[in-house]
Amino acid sequence: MSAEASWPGIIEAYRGFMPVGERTPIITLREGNTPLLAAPALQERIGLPIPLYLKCEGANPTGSFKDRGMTVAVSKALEERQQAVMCASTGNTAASAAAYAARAGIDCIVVLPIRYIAMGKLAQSVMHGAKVIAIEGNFDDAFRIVVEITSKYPVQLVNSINPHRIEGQKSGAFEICDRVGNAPAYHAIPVGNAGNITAYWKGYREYHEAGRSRRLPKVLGFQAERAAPIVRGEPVADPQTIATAIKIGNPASWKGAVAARDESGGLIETVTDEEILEAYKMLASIEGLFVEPASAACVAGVAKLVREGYFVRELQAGVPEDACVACILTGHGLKDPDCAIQAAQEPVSVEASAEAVVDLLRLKEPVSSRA
Ligand code: AN7
Repeated sequence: MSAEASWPGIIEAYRGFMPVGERTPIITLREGNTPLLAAPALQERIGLPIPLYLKCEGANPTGSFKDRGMTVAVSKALEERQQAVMCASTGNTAASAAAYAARAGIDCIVVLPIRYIAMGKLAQSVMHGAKVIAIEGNFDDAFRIVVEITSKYPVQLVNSINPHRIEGQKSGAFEICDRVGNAPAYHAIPVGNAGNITAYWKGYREYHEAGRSRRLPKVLGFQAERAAPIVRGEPVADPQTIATAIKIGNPASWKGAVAARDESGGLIETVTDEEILEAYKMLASIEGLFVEPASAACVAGVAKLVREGYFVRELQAGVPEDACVACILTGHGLKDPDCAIQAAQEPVSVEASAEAVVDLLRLKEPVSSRA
């Protein structure tokens, strides 16, 4: 047994499903194996009639699900002797690419819509030594730029149109099936550039075909209301949402998302920023889970479906007895501290004395100690 933790990272854990060979150098930060938590209190609060499970992807090494795809994309880049990787990003892809490139000893270039990057994510890219290029534009502009550049110059694109990203990210589906003992009946997930919904659906299908699960889930995707191109059926020129991770108007994996929705008998719907913030606060205050706003979108979406009677209709149509909902909490709340400070009440400050604190709290001494 080596000094390192026994979980080997997603490539070694699911090697038979991964596009690696004996000579692929494995670049890993031991991503994956994230907690899948039962959330009965939140389930009750939103009135969901079947169990709710939360997959905590913020527990990955760089704090988001992107690490699952990046371990594969960067390992393959190294195998192919690439000297540099490049991506456009709303922040998390960049943070992950920067970290894995650092570990691989290759260069990383990230193109970011600078006015809409959460502080934690920018800090990560900078710390890992990426070349950070800020553009005056949105994610869709950044994406267009990196696709053009990587098609002409010897730099490996590591956005999710790189199929190795999808191969790695599908491991999230494997882990859920392994823990639950089957695929969940419902899989809820936020949708931005649509790589993750595409990856999960691929993972569920592959596991099912391999006989490792007995069903396929219905895939429930959620976009922010003013950044919902897939729901609207056309690109959104100027997407807006507080959930900057999914502030995307023209998703690269659009077709993959539509296939996941339609082949699974699921749906892709919108949630408002208000609904996202409510779910964001509930996750933190009821379940002890601080996630970023984009991650809360899937819980907001499940709560909205409950209000609309979706699950009651499903139950009437005959949902299997062991049905549950798995929500993918894609990134850690510390990524975007500004959003949290604005969403929560500012702390009240008092003079530095015990009396002042007791006064403020209106604490009363127990009767027995008064004598
Ligand atoms: C926390 O980092 O697109 O639908 O450039 O960071 O696979 O895009 C991030 C997306 C959900 C949406 N939750 O996933 C990027 C980027 C969080 C995210 C999504 C993202 P996709």
